[in-house]
Amino acid sequence: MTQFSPEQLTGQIKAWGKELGFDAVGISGVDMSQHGERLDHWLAQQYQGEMAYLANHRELRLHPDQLHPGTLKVICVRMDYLPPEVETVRVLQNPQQAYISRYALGRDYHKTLRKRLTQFAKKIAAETADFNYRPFVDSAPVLEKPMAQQAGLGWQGKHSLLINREAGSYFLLGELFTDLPLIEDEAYTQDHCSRCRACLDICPTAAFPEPYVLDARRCISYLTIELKGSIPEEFRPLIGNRVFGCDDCQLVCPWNRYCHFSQEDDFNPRHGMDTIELAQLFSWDEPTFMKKTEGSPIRRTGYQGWLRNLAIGLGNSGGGLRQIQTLQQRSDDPSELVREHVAWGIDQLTQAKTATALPLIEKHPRKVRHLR
Ligand code: B12
Ligand code: SF4
Ligand code: SF4
Repeated sequence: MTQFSPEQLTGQIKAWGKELGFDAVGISGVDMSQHGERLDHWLAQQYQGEMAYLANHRELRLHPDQLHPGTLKVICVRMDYLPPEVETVRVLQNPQQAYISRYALGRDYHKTLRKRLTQFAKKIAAETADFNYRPFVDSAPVLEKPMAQQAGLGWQGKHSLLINREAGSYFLLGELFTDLPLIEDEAYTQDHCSRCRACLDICPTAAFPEPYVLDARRCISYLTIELKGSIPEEFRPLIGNRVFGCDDCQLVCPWNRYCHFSQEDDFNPRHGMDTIELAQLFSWDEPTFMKKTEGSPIRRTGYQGWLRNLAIGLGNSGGGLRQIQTLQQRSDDPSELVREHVAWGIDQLTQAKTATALPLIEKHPRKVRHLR
């Protein structure tokens, strides 16, 4: 076992992280209390909607050492997820196709990151004495974006996501809480959004009440993934063909000209999910859904939620008789939720309402210059 000084160990850990496929590694401290006021403001407006868990464990979010006692520092990692070969703008422009947000085309990132973080921890443990750690990806009360900002990995843009000047924002975050006395990185205090407001203006559902603040209840990602019940009617035409998540605010961000494509096979599309048609997905029965979404983040929405989202997509497809017939196959679905959205979709197509309500990015594809 090598004896490292804190400086040497910090350098080594960053190098091992890169060897293991993380695209950036930074070290943060455990005082997040400066984010308390903004967090309280966000929750006071009820922007979390039905994600009630976000209102719990305030103290653990602001004091990560209480979440995992003994934690001295947090190793924050970034993993880029954009698959290299996929078409993005063209799918958004084709109302017969299903748009699935780019992080969700392949394997569930929670699994990929958590497994890699565990390998990372084992590597560190093999080289150091007494190392106490716990890996986190999304699942616990951790303010991952502010923490990564404190670890020097980037700034929170006006769309609230973390952006890196050299790598854009198509990446995921994870953490290793540790009791190692590592050297903290300098927090990233610059904000390169400047006077840009492209993400705020493009958002199809006007989900930003003010720059840097997202009202999750209006976000398509929340509506299609987290919301379990009926999607409010006002948002349905605006969802277009986005049946699982949304990327519009990132697609228009000028810093994504510098985005990196992922090196990970895990993020490559499975089952042709990058080009598949809405009607084909709608024809899946539940066992097919379960089989095709094994290990995929899409499982999170559940079969009924998936059919709900597809019914909206089909309703927005402008597809005429063929799509009406596709929807009618589920007019008697046992789920009230599905029946309601199918009826809405049929009504949309019958009355050909879609033409006036196309979300913005389809009308202005040239705003996205870095992707096809
Ligand atoms: C809940 C959640 C959601 C919710 C709410 C999103 C949100 N912005 O909070 C929904 C379902 C909508 C969502 C959507 C998405 N998510 Co999400 N989500 C989370 C989760 C689990 C918690 C986030 C959280 O704590 N929100 C609570 C609020 C309070 O946090 P906040 O937005 O950061 O609010 C702060 C700002 O408003 C800030 N603030 C207020 N005023 C001001 C002013 C200034 C000047 C500044 C700088 C800041 C500032 O203060 C607030 C408190 O810190 C995290 C994982 C995690 N544990 O952190 C992933 C996470 C944020 N999501 C992620 C991703 C990838 C997405 C999507 C892109 C997925 C998709 N393609 O559909 C979208 C993006 C939508 C968007 N524009 O944010 C990644 C983001 C990676 C990155 N590059 O930043 C994360 C980190 C998951 C991960 N492990 O990688 N998500
Ligand atoms: S993900 Fe889509 S709906 Fe959500 S804030 Fe960004 S552009 Fe708006
Ligand atoms: S689109 Fe513009 S305002 Fe929005 S995050 Fe990117 S640089 Fe900032």
